[in-house]
Amino acid sequence: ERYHKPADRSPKVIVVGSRYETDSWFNVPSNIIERIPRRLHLQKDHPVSITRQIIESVFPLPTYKYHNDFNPVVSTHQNFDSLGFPKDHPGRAKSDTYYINADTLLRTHTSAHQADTFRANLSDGYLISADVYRRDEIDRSHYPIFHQMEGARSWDRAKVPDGDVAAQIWSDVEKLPTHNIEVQDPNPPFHEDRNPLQAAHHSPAEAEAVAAHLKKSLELMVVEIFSRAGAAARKADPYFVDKPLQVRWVEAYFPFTSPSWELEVYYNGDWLEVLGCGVVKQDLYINAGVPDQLGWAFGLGLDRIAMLLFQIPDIRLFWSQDKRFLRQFEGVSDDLGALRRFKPFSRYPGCPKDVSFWLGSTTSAAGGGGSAPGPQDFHENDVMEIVRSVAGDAVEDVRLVDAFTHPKTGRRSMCYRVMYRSLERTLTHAESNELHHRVCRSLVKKLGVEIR
Ligand code: FA5
Ligand code: MG
Repeated sequence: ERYHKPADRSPKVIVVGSRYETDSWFNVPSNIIERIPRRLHLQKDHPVSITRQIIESVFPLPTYKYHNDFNPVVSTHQNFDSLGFPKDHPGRAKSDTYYINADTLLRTHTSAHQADTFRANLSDGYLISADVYRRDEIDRSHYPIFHQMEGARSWDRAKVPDGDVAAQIWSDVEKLPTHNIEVQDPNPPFHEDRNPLQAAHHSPAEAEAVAAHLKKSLELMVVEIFSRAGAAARKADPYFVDKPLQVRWVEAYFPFTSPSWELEVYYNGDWLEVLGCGVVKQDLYINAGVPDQLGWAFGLGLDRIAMLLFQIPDIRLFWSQDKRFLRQFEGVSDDLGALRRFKPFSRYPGCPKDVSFWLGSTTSAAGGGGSAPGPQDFHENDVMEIVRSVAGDAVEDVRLVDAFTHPKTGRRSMCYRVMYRSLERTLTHAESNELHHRVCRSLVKKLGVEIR
């Protein structure tokens, strides 16, 4: 007598309170879904959030408006098409991106919100901070969830009194504070064929002015970060002497900026990529209904900068709920001057374990190795995902240590070394063994490989 609606059997997933239909593209493991609500960039006194605040201080209101609350679930249109990514761009592959369904995904970068933010046209500039998701390798500087900040600054020709937007931009450049750091290659040569000035839309003087404002703004941001890092180092060691900061610009390519650059900082004996940026392609403004605007955009990794700033040795620590980690940053959100370096707690012993397996033969996808995938269908990120799903944050690093093709059968063998190490306690041998057995079983079950 009670009426039941027929159950809706189409598969669904709930992501931060909203329900989405899934299809054969769905590839988001539950350990990722569970972490989406964490939003470390908004958690008071969290190093990622403190880093966001420091950068925001360099791009002040009201010129820049801050957006820190955009939904991580976006369309393929927002993440790729609106930015001019070609249909066959590798970033679109299932092996690199977490899909909810064929046209819905977890954003892989904050640029997914560029077009909408230009269209909303709420301010001259903006900063967008957000969690982003990529299927990637496992080591101490990579995690499938990290945080980016996107920034942009636009000028509207129609709003400049005599239409001389280049003069307006240069006068804004003059208003920026000065810095005295050493900039190598302030104007690196770039390839006019792949990275052209947008001559159909910008005069050379306009393009030059936009690039000058972009570079000076971002250099100032790096100066702010590294002077705070220096102050924190002097707190730990009063004899610490800052080496002069060295930065350089190198050519880069993005489908939505031209020309494009990366900013690198010389750090611990190496050049470290901090951000990507460029002159916004005019098509973005045109498609967003603001064709009179022109300007620049950048995107940076907050986690990477936070690791430098606080000297945090392992990216997994950001996800730790251990008081020994979180306590060290208490009070800093309200007083950035109180920033201190992270004092590592003792490193627990690690337990390396190897897993070797056969793929199918090179000559046929199904042949040779029974159901094992041929090398052409094998994606290393699938191994990473399986290890992560089984062992979670108890795994520090996964590395390919050997690979060869059998001369007779044509089958390919791979050997990965998994380093099991908890950040919070010593794993027993029994625990590491148990995790490793489950990893091996899962590789067989999910990838169809044959353990050697
Ligand atoms: C992008 O994501 C572009 N959207 C950046 C951009 C924005 C260019 C606006 C032009 C205009 P890329 O994939 O290189 O580019 O990432 C940008 C930054 O994110 C990198 O410089 C790095 O600091 C950080 N990053 C990238 N991958 C990772 C990762 N796996 N872990 C931590 N940080 C990362
Ligand atoms: Mg890059």
